[in-house]
Amino acid sequence: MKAAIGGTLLGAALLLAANGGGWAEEEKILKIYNWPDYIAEDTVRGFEARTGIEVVYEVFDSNEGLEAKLLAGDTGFDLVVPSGAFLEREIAAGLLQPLDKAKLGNLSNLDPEIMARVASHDPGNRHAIPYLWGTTGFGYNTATIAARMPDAPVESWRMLFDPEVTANFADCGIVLLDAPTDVIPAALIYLGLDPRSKAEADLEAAEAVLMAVRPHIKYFHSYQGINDLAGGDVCLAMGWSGDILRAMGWAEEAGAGVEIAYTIPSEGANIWFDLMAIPAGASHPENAHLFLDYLMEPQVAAAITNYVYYPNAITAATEHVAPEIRDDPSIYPPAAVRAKLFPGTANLETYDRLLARAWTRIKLGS
Ligand code: N2P
Repeated sequence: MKAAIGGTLLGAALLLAANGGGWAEEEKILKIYNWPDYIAEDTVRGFEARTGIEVVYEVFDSNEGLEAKLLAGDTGFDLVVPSGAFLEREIAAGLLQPLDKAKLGNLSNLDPEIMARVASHDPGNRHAIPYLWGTTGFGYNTATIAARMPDAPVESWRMLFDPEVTANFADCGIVLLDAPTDVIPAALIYLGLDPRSKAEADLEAAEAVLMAVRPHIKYFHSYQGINDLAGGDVCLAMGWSGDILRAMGWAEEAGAGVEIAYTIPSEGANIWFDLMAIPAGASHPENAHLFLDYLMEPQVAAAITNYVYYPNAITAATEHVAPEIRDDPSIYPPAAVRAKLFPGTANLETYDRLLARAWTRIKLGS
């Protein structure tokens, strides 16, 4: 990028080398920035063993945080994993570079239906590879909830947004994701409004919903909730499908009698896609392409799904996914549920500012 801006002869030569000749001189390092608990234990090791490339791996816990880093300039990362609605804005802002598809021999392994869906965020699928996808719902401790409210509406967003319901669970602990682009659309759909609305009046209505339940919310966090749910320290946590499913597994392993269930609310829920992309100024784009191609191998993708309980986008991986995961409707929602899932849409800056302010007030509770 710098070479192109410099406009010198040397710059032009470097640019040519980068575009045409491959990155022959690239050092054997790859820096990945991903969500926590979002890859199998041996994925990175397998890549390192095969290529001799050393992977530096760090995690982030919100799209907003990742985007702020990208906007601030050189992140040092070669691969990042935004969700579709954020990817869309990051492409528009020039923060991500187009992929060199000639270097991705496994592209044809991608599910065409998913590619078509994510093309709404990345026209022509030029900048990103769909990685994993899931839904935003909530997990709950079945016994604790039943003991406090035998007729609890466990299939509905009322569990999180109706103060008459949440009042029953304030003492056992309710947690919301620290992710306004997950929480506000859920509050809108609870109200019967368009979850993708960017109208100021609708945002105000969602804020009012959250303020009404705010006294019953223990805290906002996108990762602590699943740990506390598994440990029996909270009883109800908004969360992402695979993360709640993993909490379910941890609870079982702990053997302390905690049983967790996951709900995709009957009113409808967000279906999101997280995609892998290369930041514009990445130092190791060649290695990033190698890693992307590796992720598109069916066995590699299946091992990730088997570990994190999120479906991938590789058609031929599904036969290698464990049957109990493949057949779990919480992970692979059946058609009737899928019909009620809505994808997110990118926010414009003006809405974003209103959302950020509303979110600060909601978290503060005033
Ligand atoms: C990984 C969950 C990431 C999902 N733990 C957020 N889109």
